[in-house]
Amino acid sequence: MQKLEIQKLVERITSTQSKPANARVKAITDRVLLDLFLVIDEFDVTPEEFWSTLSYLTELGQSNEYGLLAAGLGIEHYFDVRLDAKEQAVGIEPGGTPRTIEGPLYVAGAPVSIGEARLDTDPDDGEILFMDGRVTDTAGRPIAGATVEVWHANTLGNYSFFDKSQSAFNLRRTIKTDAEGRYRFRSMMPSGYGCPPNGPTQRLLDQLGRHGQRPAHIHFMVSADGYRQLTTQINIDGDAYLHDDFAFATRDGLVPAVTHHTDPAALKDHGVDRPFATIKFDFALPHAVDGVPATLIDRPRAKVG
Ligand code: MBD
Ligand code: FE
Repeated sequence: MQKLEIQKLVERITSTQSKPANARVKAITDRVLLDLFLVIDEFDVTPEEFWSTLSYLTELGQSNEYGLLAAGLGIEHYFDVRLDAKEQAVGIEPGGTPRTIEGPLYVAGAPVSIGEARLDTDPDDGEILFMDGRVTDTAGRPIAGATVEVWHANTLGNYSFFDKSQSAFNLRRTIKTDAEGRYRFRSMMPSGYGCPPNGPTQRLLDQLGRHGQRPAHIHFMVSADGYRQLTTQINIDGDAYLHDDFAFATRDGLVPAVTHHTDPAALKDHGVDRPFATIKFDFALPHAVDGVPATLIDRPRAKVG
């Protein structure tokens, strides 16, 4: 078809209006519709392809995988890049820890403690992990009473709440920094995540010739009064998918060194009976400023308690 004909048809559809519209919703819907008509034309999309796509989207929702696909198509990462650009444009204080995507597996309401926590409630025979560091401003001054929310997968790459075989809030905690701005926790070294192999996200990735794997990582949301909230992750160095993350979340500055300890004295010192790993990582937060989009995204999240 002629492009002009398509435009006229879409125009007839989008000009149908008998009552006040939400101008933004209408403008975006109208544009998406035009782009969709043009795509159908350019690729000569068949009705069979179109209806099977609708079934696909239904299944995507029924499987609660919209968030997973948004990560896998790099859309969530795109919003990070956009926020970075907006911050740069207004000249926000440099030196903050890089942000990276929240992902679809956060759960609000994790147990809160001060200074330190043990994250693993369920038994797991993986490598014991101790992680610690400080929350500071961009000049390295400690922030006491900052909130560090941490969540990660178990050694099978599964997250509590979504994996009903784990107990509530396994590998999820909220730690308030102590008077020196410090946090520390004991946990288990996570494994990388893989999309549910038979789920709709992985099926589309297969069609695109892509894997659905993430390197092992630990998620954080860090906040303190007067500072910009930070959503980020650290990746576990050495993971085969470190720079091949299906969600595009690995960024410079988010791959701290992992130290493995086998020395009996170190084991004794840490109160453990087998080799363990340690990671040190500080989070630096810029001061809050007016007129810049918020960092903490308002989005539907799972909540317990
Ligand atoms: C994850 O653990 C994750 O962090 C993202 C972004 C997507 C899927 C699983
Ligand atoms: Fe994750």
